[in-house]
Amino acid sequence: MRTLYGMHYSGWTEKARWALDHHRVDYRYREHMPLIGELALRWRTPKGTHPSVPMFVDEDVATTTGSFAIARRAETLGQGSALFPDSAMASIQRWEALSDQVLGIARSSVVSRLSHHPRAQAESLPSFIPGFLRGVSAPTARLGARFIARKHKAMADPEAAIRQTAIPALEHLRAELRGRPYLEDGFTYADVTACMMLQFTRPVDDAWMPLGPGTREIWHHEAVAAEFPDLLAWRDDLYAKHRRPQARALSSGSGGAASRVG
Ligand SMILES: N[C@@H](CCC(=O)N[C@@H](CS)C(=O)NCC(=O)O)C(=O)O
Repeated sequence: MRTLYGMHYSGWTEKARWALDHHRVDYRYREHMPLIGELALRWRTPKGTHPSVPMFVDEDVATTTGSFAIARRAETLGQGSALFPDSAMASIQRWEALSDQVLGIARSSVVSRLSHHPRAQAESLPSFIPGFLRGVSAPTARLGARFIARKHKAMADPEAAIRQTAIPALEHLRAELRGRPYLEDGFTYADVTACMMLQFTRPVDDAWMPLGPGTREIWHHEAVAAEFPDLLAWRDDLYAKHRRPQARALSSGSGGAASRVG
């Protein structure tokens, strides 16, 4: 059985899932828990590769890590319209590079906000921890956040990076879209990867990405969201047209995470 390991609130995981679902690839989803799941993650990771999720494990076939590689693999495995048409490759690569940069900034911002947000900390714990223990288990969530910050070299001043890099990237997206529904002639991976840059400004609705209220708060940057209502409407429209809503409950095998940051 093909398995995708990921973190359901992470833009990188969402890009991989979107491509797999678009191509109607059959797979099961398993939630990765930072810190707690590190050993298992290293064990599954091919030698010489940085251990991270999303990771796509296909029996008897080399494991694929990284959202972009997984999305390309989905295109070879599944059906449906191409997300990587030759004519769009240059644009896809440009937006992918920018999206990766902005997602890194978003991770730094969310990790930093998580350490001051008890409700998001409680929500970020693994699902096997009962409700009455979540308050006292908050230090575990903070440990998870610190672990991610160290492992992925979080920025010391994410707000500065948002001003210097993320906002110009969104302005660039607005300029290139010019009010059109797609960056290229039709729906491609350029739209998927570019729209993920909006995830940290206001996450997409619960219908597509169910998040606890505290988690949703730390992923919401009102000052930036207020500057880009047109792009948020574009992103929501893409989801409405091209992404099947998720079941309210998280996919099988998913649970909490030592820290819901990504
Ligand atoms: N460029 C990679 C980035 C993946 C990435 O940074 N994943 C992080 C998200 S925070 C991760 O695996 N975190 C969990 C961990 O390291 O335990 C991609 O496109 O998939």
